[in-house]
Amino acid sequence: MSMDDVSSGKSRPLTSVSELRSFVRQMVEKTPVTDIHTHLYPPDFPQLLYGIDELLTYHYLIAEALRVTSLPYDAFWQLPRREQADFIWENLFVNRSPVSEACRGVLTTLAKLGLDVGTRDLAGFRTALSGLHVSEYVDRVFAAANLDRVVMTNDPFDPVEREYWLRRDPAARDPRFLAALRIDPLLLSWRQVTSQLAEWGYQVSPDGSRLDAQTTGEVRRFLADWIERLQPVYLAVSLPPEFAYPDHSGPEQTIRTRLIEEAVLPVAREHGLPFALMIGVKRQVNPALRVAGDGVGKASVTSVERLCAGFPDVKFMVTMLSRENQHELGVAARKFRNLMPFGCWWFLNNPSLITEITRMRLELLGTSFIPQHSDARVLDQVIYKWMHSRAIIGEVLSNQYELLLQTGWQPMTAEVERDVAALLGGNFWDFIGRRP
Ligand code: FIX
Ligand code: ZN
Repeated sequence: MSMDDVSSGKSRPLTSVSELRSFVRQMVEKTPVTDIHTHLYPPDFPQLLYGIDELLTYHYLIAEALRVTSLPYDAFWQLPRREQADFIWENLFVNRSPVSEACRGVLTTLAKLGLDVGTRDLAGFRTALSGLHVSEYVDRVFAAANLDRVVMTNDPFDPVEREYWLRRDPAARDPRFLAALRIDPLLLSWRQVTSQLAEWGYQVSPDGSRLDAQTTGEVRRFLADWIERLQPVYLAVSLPPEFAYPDHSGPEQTIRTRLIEEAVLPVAREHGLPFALMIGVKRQVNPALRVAGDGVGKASVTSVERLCAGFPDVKFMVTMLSRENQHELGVAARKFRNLMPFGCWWFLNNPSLITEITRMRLELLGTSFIPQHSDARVLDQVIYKWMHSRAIIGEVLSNQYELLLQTGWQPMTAEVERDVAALLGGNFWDFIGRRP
């Protein structure tokens, strides 16, 4: 946005609070989003989840439903999907009011799809959403959520993912679905993956006992092969609260530190790809809950600072799961231009915390951060996750503009348009150094 644009009449000052808030609301609604972290897949991918029973059996809702009943966990897991959905509907929507964010999200989604949730008619919802043609439904959901693109989570160690990408013609890919190369097994389960790497033809010791120059070279080759295949927009890993860098407190920690230093970051640098760190998940605090069994822990921002300081020519996108880490992460981002904080992740993706965190980030960083990602696992969820988040981001941003108005500074319409576009996708594209 140049001042010439402003002076050329492409923009006008917003002089009253009501006009300002109305314009911000419009811009936030009409600006397409780049959703930078999801678990979604293109229509032809066998694991793309969508529809009412998948919405109701989202692992957030499984955890909420199982805590209010005495049903043995295994009995729940043995139920067919539809009966799991019935169980969740009964316990969270009928026997109790659906006031949690994940419950309300189901209702927001159904309402946006044109259903009358006032009927409370689950059978009717199923009928209305039956027989969906997946490609048409993807188009319909992207339009309803006003999404431009989503970034997937692509794990080459996942057999279904591997098989899909090995046979895919990159030219035939759906451009709305961008790839992210997810490398948790490499950094968290080295000894378990080396035999697989050896089987795939990479010259690593099958038991993971050796981490010499040849081995790290082969890990770089593995990463480069999958970068070539996936064309990812970033590399990513999800890390536990105890993650530290550097960490030589034990053999596993030293292996992780060396893989980061000698394989991951050199490849990220060579390919100009950011490394996305998602830090603070305590995996399987209750294993009986399976995918719903993960918890949260406060992590070390010092380790993030050390990575950003130690590798100034590598870009780091970081989201942290603990509320208590958010202020430190915001301050760290003030210190490092190669650090991009993103999202209100998972247990933070609730209106009260999105409001708090987004306001704090605007106060600390201006508009130079990525306020949200959906983390959607079920296609339809992007509707509610972005409706809810857009409303909050718009509200918080309007509050900041209103404070400017009080000083006599009048935000221009083109400036609001510029700022909203940056927050809902532009900052991401600028940070990764390319455009869609
Ligand atoms: O590691 C991750 O990508 C997490 O987002 C997931 O493991 C988690 O289950 C999730 O979907 C949270 O929203
Ligand atoms: Zn995720």
